[in-house]
Amino acid sequence: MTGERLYSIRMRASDNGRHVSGAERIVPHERVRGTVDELLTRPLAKGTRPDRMSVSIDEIDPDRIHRVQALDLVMLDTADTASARRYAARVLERSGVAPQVAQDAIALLAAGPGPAGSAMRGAAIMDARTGARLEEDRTRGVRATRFDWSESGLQRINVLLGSVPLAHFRLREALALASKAAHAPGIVAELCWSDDPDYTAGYVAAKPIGYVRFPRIKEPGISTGGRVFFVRDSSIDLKAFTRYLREVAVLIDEPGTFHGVQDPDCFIASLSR
Ligand code: WAQ
Ligand code: MG
Repeated sequence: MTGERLYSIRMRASDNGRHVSGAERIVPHERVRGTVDELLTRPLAKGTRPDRMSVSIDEIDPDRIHRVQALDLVMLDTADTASARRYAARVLERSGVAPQVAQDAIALLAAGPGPAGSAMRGAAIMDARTGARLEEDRTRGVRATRFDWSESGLQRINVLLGSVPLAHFRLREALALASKAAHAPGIVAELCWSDDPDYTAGYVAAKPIGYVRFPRIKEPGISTGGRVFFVRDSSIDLKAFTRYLREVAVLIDEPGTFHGVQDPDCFIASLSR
């Protein structure tokens, strides 16, 4: 891989200052043009009309790219949204998040974590023991950037996800983001569900447990959602944590194990052993 010129491409679209969509890619020189085109189809195809779209392209020093394996993936089939959230809380607890903090985070996403119940552009950071909000900018949160599947990683994850009808680009992208974030210094877990009213899936992720997906953690038609990164406690180096999320280039070059759909009680029980 040495010598290959790689570029980080970041796309963001907004309307009247409100975030509409964003995406991250890391691609070789010859794929920069095609990728920019591909990324712009999203804000241009949406029902909304963004009044601002920006694309940044930066070459990445190949010697400074971190290569990590994706988190293992499991899907928990729950009866309804309420039970999905209860199981999500239990997975968070198993990851080291205090029970009350897990509840608070779920309530935060349900209410809309931004000002007046709006969505945030990035993620909240919470102390896993006390629930204290630690992100510098409560309106915008912290955005993870500079991550993607490597070309071979992408092929392999597509094959894996292609075996079940869920190779949705959102899952692939969220799995890449969560796999980068799981390696952040001081993180213990992540909770996420989409703010897109049409998308009801969400997940809890943590390095030792993997990416635990809930197909319906939100009712359709609801546009509150968001992301929370839980950190060990308030004594972690927050600057190093956000620097890693924003600046360190990470390529996911290998899928984790795909455990398929599991019964939530069996899965939770397997975690305590
Ligand atoms: N870094 C940090 N936070 C982000 C980022 C980022 N790069 N991108 C989005 N967020 C935050 C922001 O608060 C959004 O409101 C929230 O996450 C949700 O973003 O099928 O589509 O892009 O397994 O709507 C998860 C389930 C879907 C995928 C996640 O998120 C699956 C999704 P969205
Ligand atoms: Mg969204």
